[in-house]
Amino acid sequence: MTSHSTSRGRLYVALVAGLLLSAAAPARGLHDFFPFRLGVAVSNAQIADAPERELALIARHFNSVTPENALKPQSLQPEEGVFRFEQADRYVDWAEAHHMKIIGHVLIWHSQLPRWFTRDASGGLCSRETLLKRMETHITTVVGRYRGRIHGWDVVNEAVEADGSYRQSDFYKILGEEFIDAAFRFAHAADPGCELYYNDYGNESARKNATIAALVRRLKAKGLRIDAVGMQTHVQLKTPALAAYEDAIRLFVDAGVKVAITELDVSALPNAWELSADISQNYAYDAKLNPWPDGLPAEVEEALAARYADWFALFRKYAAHIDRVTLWGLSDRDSWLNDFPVRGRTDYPLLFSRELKLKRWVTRLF
Ligand code: 9MR
Repeated sequence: MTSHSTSRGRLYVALVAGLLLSAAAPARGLHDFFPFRLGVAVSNAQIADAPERELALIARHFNSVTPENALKPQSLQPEEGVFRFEQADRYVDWAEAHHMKIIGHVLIWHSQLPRWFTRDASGGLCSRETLLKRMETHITTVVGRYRGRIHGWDVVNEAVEADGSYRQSDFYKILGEEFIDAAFRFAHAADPGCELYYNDYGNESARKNATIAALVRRLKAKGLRIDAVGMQTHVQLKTPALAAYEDAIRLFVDAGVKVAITELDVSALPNAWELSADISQNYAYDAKLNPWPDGLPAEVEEALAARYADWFALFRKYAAHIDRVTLWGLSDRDSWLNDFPVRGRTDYPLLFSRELKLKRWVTRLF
């Protein structure tokens, strides 16, 4: 038993951590307290206009960053052959200057995808050859541009449904499962030193996970590089059960890869989801779904803290296999959950408050 697992030990760690994280000791950051890299998603707006204080906070507390939107196909190649790298370049320069490992998100995803990518001039699905060529051009150009600078790429995002079937995306309709193999092949050719990931949400579904594990084995059997399965982990106060995620971690590790927690947030609000991160689902605003616009009641804050502590205890248990835990945003103010799946709510899913203060219970995660 380590000293961390006794309550006196925990109190000691919390006290020391509190001191180290206070303004008086600016050299230490949150990431120093975890056995895996601690990452954060950063928005385009933060890179473009955030005050220096906010950027300094990110650089101090996290040692990995994921651009929240800047590297998606819609941002990088809005029209065929027209690449826009200004924002992404700024991002990569900034992260590099602060010695943060950069995660590229994302090469192939059915969402935030410009229509031209998979369609022909009349709006129908394009041919196999055209799609493969477009994928190759996009991946080669984007991965190639940041060769040696981006640590790892989410090569394919959200290709599997909760029932274990492949999502009927344009990519799948045109190429079948092979679109995934092709994407990994192109990415590896463009930067052989770069880590490559398959990323998805809803890993409480054993059927979904079985398909992902089979995919990992298939890619490996073909000699393709895949380093980790990314588990997004957009979760709620009571759902999903941690045990289901533990099963998922084991399954992926058995398939021969590491695991990364790629988009962690814990919504404190009543659950309007049917699936944890299907952004195609939207719900009308209803005050009952937004009960705490002026701050969380103490008991909900406590439930949030306890739930976060449970998740981090799980991550620590598998630290040998967990490469990185990335929060999907710095502060509650920035979270996508304020607007999905219901617009205009006030959620509290992250480690920093709207005022950019580290929540007082974060030391319980150490
Ligand atoms: O956080 C992102 C938000 O700003 C975008 O509007 C949204 C659009 O698709 O994408 C969000 O990020 C998603 C990520 O790229 C993939 N997994 C689910 C995330 C939350 O929707």
